[in-house]
Amino acid sequence: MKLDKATIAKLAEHLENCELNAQDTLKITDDHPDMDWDDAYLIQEEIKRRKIARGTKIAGLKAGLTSFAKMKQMGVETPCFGFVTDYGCVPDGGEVKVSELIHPKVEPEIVFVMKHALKGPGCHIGAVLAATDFIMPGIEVIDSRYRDFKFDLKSVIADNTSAARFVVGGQIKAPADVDMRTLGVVMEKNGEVVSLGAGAAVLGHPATAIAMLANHLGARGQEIPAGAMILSGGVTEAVAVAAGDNVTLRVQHLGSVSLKFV
Ligand code: OOG
Ligand code: MG
Repeated sequence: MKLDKATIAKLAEHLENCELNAQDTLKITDDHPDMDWDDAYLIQEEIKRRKIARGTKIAGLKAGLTSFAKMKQMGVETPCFGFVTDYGCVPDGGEVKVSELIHPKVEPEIVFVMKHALKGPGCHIGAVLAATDFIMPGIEVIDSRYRDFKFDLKSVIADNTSAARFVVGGQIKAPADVDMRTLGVVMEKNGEVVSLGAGAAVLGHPATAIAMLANHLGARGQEIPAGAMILSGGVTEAVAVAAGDNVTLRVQHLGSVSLKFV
C-alpha cells in the first residue's frame, strides 16, 4: 500500500462522483504514479462501501479483460475484478438512458450463477464447474470514467472496472449440458452483426475467469459466496453505442437478451 487512507477515500469519492454525475476524468495514476495493486482494489472497495452505506445492493461480481480481444483493445495484459449494482441491472429488453452515462460500450458475456461458495487459492475449472448452478447470457454496458476510455490497469481497477449497467436473461443451462468453449456468441446492433466469438475467447474457457476471481479473493481472505452471479468478461471487443441503438446478444443454446439505448 503506497497511498494513505485519506488519499484512497478522496480518490474513491472522486471516481464515484464521476460515475454518478456522468463526468469524465483523467486516469488517477497520472497524479499518483506509485499507487500499487492493493491501493487500486482498496479504492474500489471504498466505492463499494460508499454505495452500500447509501442503500445500494451489490447485485454480483465481474471479471474483466479476460479475452485477448479486450486486452488488446484496452492495451493491458491481465484480467481485473469488480462488482455490479442493483441500479445497474436492466430488465431484458429494457432501456438504458445514455444521458446517465459518459461513453457507453456493450460487450457480450457468459454469466455464471453459483450454487456453492468458492474459495481460492487452488481453485481451478473443475471446482468452478462443480460449484456452478447455471450459466446464462448477458450484455454488460461498460462506461469508463476516464477520458476517451484511456487508462492503465490500476486506474481501471480503482474505477470498478468500468462497470455501469448490465442485462442478463435468455435461457439457463447447467454447465454439464454445454461446452462453454465452443458456445457461439453473436452480438447485433440495430439488426447488424457487430461482433462474433466463441466462449474459448475468454481465457480458453470462461470458467477460468471464475477460478481466477476465486483465487484473487482467496488471497484477500474472501470468497465467492453461494448464489453469487458473476460476469465472466467480454468475449469480444466492446462496441460503442448511442441513443437510438438496439443491441441483441444471441448465445448458442442460451437464447438471447437485448437492450435499448435512449
Ligand atoms: C474494463 C472493463 C472490462 C470486460 O468484460 O472485459 C470488462 C474496460 O474495458 O473498460 O468489463
Ligand atoms: Mg465486462
